[in-house]
Amino acid sequence: MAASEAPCYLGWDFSTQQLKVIAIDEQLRVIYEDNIHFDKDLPEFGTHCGVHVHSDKLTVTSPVLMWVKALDMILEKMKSSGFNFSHVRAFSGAGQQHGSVYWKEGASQILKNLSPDLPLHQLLKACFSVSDSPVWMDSSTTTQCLSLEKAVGGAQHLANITGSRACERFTGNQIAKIYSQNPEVYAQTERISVVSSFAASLFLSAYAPIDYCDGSGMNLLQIRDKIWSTACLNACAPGLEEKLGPVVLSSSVLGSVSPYYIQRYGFSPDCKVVAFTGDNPASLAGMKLEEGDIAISLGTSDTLFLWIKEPTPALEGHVFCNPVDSQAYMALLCFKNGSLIRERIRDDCASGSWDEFSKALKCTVVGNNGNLGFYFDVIEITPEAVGIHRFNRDNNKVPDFPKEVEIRALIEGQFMAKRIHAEKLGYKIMPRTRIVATGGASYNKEILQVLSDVFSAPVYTIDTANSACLGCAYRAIHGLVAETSVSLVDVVKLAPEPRLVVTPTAGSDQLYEPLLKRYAELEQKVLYSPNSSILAKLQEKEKSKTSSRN
Ligand code: XUL
Repeated sequence: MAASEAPCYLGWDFSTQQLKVIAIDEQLRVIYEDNIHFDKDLPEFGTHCGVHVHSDKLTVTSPVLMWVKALDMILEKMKSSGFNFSHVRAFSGAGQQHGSVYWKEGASQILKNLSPDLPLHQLLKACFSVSDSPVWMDSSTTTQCLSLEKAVGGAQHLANITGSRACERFTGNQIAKIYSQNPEVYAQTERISVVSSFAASLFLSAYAPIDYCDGSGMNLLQIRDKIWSTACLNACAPGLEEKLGPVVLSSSVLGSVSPYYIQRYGFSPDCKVVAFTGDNPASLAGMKLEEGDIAISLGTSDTLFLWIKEPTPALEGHVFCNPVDSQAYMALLCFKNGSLIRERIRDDCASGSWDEFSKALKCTVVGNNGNLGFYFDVIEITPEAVGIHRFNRDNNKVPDFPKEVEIRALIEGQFMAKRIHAEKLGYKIMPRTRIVATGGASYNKEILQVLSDVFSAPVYTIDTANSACLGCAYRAIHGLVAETSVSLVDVVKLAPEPRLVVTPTAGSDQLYEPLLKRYAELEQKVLYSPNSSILAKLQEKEKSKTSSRN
């Protein structure tokens, strides 16, 4: 068989700002990559960075038809570039975690009868009872979080069941908000998907189940037993189990691609759809992590995740089911102010140029002469704080820094926060610790040097920054053989090992030791409230409502 006729596998990623796809061959080599950028390629939806931020600044949504239209566009783009869909043996995909899609009564019938002559966004126009889907950047469900924690006996108890205390972006709380504010809309909804299972549903032309890993980001799944928690479902909305459908193992083959894609794009009728999952679990699958490694994804959100054997959920961070080993788990910390604030500071302090940004990191000293900063343009998740806070070496708050100092303070601060919070979760940096970085900013060596210095550990990267897509292409291959007890670890043996990019600068560990301590202490000063942040935020919201009424 000629190389162009060899079987291939696809990995999709419905992320916050783009829809991305990667194709790999049987040797796991990347043979095709493409993307649709929501703001740039679909300006008619009026998103900024893929989302709509509402006037309360807490509600954040994305138009569901934008995601559908992006799929039409990327498939057309692939077709016109000569991509041969008939060679795709299987595919899987990822979605930004926690976001939810509300399918209107009758949508399953429409899905079943799609005419291949029309694009999906025209066919599915009337399928959604909520046109703007809540996404992971939303933090408007404080009331629902408090009542969920109360209903199940407290925050730690909820974390023990579902892997996380109540989080505003988690799907259960978003559903509870829709039910309480708009019961008719909830009643008209026949199925609720997360972004990943929604995307799989498009390809199956039927509702796809939610996989265990992405299900762990909902505050609804019992992560140990891998079943919905009746107590959590009941606390969120009535009749929810039926609207959510079943949960499945992440390596499950859900079925074959639907006739729509066979007729319109030339997919093979045998092409299998393997369960879609969340972007972070998918990245874990794409990064060939070993025990003891720390993965850091530097994207719209920055995340830090680890492979763990035993779940020990705490009030901070999350425990999800593991996409590679169904007996294992993954611990995750999410930082909302990731690439968007890096881009903003690049624009303000480096004339919009990454080269200038990198130069500033090179010409400033490790430890930034004791200047520290907290940069949260939007309400941060870890820690719960907002605003820009700069401190000089004497711990005095200052209004600004010179441009180069600002750039280093941002990057050092982002990585110090990651190390401090990973250590709070019980993670220890050991001599054999490797940091595996992915996401857009992992292309920038100077940023990775700071990461290496702050963690005092070598930093590795993989060949593509699109680890979620790649992980899904690997998962697609695995799906075909999972039932024969071949593991994903076996499947990815052929994949290239992560590559060493930087090692710590000599002496940086001694320099950062006191700085990390100071950073952790200063962080307490910038929090909403050191202890009960959700409650404090709610009180603050109430206060601002009252003052705007007066
Ligand atoms: C993880 C999280 C984000 C989204 C978007 O909990 O909220 O990382 O998955 O990428």
